[in-house]
Amino acid sequence: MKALFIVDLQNDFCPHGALPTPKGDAIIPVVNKLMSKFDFVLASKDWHPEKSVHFKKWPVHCVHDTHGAEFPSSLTVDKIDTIFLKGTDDKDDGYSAFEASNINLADYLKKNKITALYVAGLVIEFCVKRTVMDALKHGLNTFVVKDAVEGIYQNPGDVPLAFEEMKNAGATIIHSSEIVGGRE
Ligand code: VGL
Ligand code: ZN
Repeated sequence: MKALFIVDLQNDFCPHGALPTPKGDAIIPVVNKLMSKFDFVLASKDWHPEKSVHFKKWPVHCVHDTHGAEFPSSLTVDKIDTIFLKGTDDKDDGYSAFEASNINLADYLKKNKITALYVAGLVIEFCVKRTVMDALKHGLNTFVVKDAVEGIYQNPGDVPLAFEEMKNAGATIIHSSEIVGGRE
């Protein structure tokens, strides 16, 4: 089985959010288009408590049950099968979706015979990269959809570096047109 995995595509990581990616909203139509091509559509949400050690490093963002933690209204949420909540511990960053606390992602993938993971979402330098690295460690055939991810560009060089790291670890970097076809 093949799954699309949407990492932290939440209001606070979009251009008007608390921890914005400059062009994060531009990936939404790409992600929407990809959804129908997969057996499963899975998503993670950064889902922090009001107080967390995480907020010593970052502006307050994605506090559970707030607007900033919601999916953008233009995302086709009814196609999402399961949502994995991460960063829920006040003593932990929880960057990787494999650290989700509500459902164990590795067990879920195994149970549903998902062997290929196509990763989209926000943000490249942190949660996308950590999730991809963990997917590879779990032996998944792991793809990064390059036009369906975006970074915060805090240190601009970290974006190409993250792509290099993911590639060197065994991920395949692809364009969405290789999945949906180029002439739709
Ligand atoms: C993220 C920084 C802090 C992410 C989450 O989703 O990549 N980055 N919290
Ligand atoms: Zn966070």
